[in-house]
Amino acid sequence: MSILTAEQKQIQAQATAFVAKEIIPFAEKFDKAGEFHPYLLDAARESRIFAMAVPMAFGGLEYSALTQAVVLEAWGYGCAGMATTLAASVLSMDSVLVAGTEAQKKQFFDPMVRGEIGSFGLTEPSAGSDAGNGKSTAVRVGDEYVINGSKCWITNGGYSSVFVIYALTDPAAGMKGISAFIVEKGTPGFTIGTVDHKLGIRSSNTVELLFKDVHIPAANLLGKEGEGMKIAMKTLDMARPAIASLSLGLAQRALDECVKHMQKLYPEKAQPGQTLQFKLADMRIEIEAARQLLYHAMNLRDAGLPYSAESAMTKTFSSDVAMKITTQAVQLMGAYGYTSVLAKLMRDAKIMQIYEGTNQIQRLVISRAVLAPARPAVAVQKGGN
Ligand code: COS
Repeated sequence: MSILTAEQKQIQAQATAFVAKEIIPFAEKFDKAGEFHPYLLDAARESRIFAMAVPMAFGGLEYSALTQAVVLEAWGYGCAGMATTLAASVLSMDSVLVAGTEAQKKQFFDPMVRGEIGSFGLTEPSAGSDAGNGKSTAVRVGDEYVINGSKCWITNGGYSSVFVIYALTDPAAGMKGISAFIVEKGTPGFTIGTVDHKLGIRSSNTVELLFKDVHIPAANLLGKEGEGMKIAMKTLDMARPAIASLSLGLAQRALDECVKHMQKLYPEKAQPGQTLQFKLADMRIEIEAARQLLYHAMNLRDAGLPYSAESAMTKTFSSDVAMKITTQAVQLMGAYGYTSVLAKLMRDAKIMQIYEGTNQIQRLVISRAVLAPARPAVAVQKGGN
């Protein structure tokens, strides 16, 4: 039984229909080519789905966290690469929801409402899991900051209009010297470097960002100088469940594809052996458990309650389930599994255990919550649907 409201079920049905029409038929082509999918931004424009996290006051849909999760699961079912484009754009908005002024929200959200996308730039060669060890700098000069440095493995980078970039305003202070900034595409000195070729989510765009004496207005500082690490951590709390949603979509698709194939193999009355039947039952149990943990984490966030540990739990659990189920699905379906969409699902699942914080980092966050009292609730806008 679903615990979704009638409105959420309607949004879920719309997302599922969109995915069936605009994503599933094209996913294989873009995966094979390893190319980004600009057509999808056009197809999605009218629905304003890329503004699903934007407050209504700024022209967005202001979906609750749970509703966003439902949409992302539907997209993950269709293609985790294309769903990553949406999830990563929402991730970039989250930093602005956490720390942006009204003017900054307008600056950042206007493009989203027009159907454009954004990027979140935290990771650097020296700062992956150790997010506080970045080397990029932002030096205040009059009423501007001058950014130098680079970011790597940045989703959407080659196609985003707006970026949230983390850089050191006080290098001597280490992670307490990190600040967050809005940077717009086309700012002189800001260029795109290497485009990464990947095992999975191959249609998502992953690039390096390069900053050479990039002047931005001082008004683009999010929050205060030195607050960047906290803004990033709050942002990742908000964003990690999106990976759980994508993982859930992947796992559900793998199960459905197995069932579809088996229905073809076994004529009406014949049944697969019990070993296979029990495997399908176990998959279903794990998917449902993952879904309930995701919904629980999203309900906590929508209620304004602390959910940092649950955010890490749902990301970890769902992505581990997705990896396990897609791998099992390939194995169970043998040569068919290895040569069909199941193979793509398995390749796509791997990144779920890695990006937006590896599952090792999630276990660090969870174990800290087990060992220490909970942090206070994160104040973010509460959604509508
Ligand atoms: N909400 C609010 N503040 C938080 C927070 C949260 N969820 N988590 C940490 N903070 C605060 C801490 O309170 C600390 O501030 P104070 O020193 O003022 O107390 C600051 O942020 C730094 O946190 P912490 O001391 O825990 O830093 P550590 O270096 O020990 O660990 C981890 C930080 C490992 C958790 C962090 O580096 C991390 O999440 N790494 C993974 C990064 C990631 O997910 N990258 C993916 C990028 S997007 S694909």
